[in-house]
Amino acid sequence: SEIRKRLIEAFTNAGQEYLSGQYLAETAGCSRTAIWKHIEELRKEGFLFEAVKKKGYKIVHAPENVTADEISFGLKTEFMGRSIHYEEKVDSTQKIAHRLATDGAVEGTVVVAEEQTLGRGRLDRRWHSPKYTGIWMSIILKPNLPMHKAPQLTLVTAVAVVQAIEDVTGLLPQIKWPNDILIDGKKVTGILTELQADADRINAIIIGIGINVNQKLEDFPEDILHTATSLSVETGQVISRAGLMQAVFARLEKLYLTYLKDGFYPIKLLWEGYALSIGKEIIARTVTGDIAGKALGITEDGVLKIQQEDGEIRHVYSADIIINE
Ligand code: BTX
Repeated sequence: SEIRKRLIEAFTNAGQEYLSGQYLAETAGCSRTAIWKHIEELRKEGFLFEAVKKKGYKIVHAPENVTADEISFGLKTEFMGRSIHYEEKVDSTQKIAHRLATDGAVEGTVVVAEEQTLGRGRLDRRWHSPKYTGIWMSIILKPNLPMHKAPQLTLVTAVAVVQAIEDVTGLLPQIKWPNDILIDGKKVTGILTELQADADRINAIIIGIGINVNQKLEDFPEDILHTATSLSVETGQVISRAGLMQAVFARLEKLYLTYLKDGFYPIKLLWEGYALSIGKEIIARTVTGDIAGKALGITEDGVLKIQQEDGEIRHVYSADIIINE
């Protein structure tokens, strides 16, 4: 609700300070009784309050789920993640985001779920999205861009996620073109960018992000046991998913605005700094066959350049990359 939103925002801005019932009622635009009811609701969700006579309330602990309230508490963005659509269990957050985008959702709207039963990757592959342990979310963007630029947003997002992971955990992930984020060669994040367009204009871009956060090694299914990892496996700690989402939103908002203002070039430089495959011998497995050679870098458009053994330079728009170490 709108009142709940204003309440959470007030507590976010207050930091360590106590807020009086009177102040909260004025800020949220409702009665003190209503405030008291909302605080009770938040308590049921798992928020812990400290209440001090004559001073008021402060939040001393936020629960470990990713509901709209938990994500909003502490969020410091203008529009990214400001509108949250939360579900306990869905087939795929992408599907819901597509529907919301068609129905006029504002830019920066996020669909997030605790669990996905049919999480999807590229080319109809599955994305393993078990309950409570990861971030499974879809972000709706509505940039005024020609369609062929949409893939660049995958790279913008990849940089934002790498920076956010670094901010929160201190780990230094790398990007494997176009959409994998790896730690020590193991996949910790996948990004899936989907388009809604008519004619050559973009209606909305739905950016699906799956981040393995608190899985233990034994939580991974057999087929990805040796290729996947989680932030918890890498750090030995439990990581706040809501906190990491806030970091992703902050980084993404900043990079996205830079991208819209100054174009892809500044993003390209950052991206190349995190890229794993550049300068290496790789095989690009495309739907029309393999292309082998040295990865030279990406073009101004975010397209991968590979130099074959015969010297010819090929442009690859979409592929799975195998790196020959
Ligand atoms: P991708 O096609 O590059 O990667 C999919 C492949 O990655 C799978 O075939 C499998 O081998 C491996 N894999 C599956 N699950 C995991 C996992 N949890 N961790 C590591 N490796 C895995 C990548 O596609 C894009 C994934 C986007 C997922 C998000 S989650 C929120 C949103 N909703 C949705 O349905 N998809 C996106």
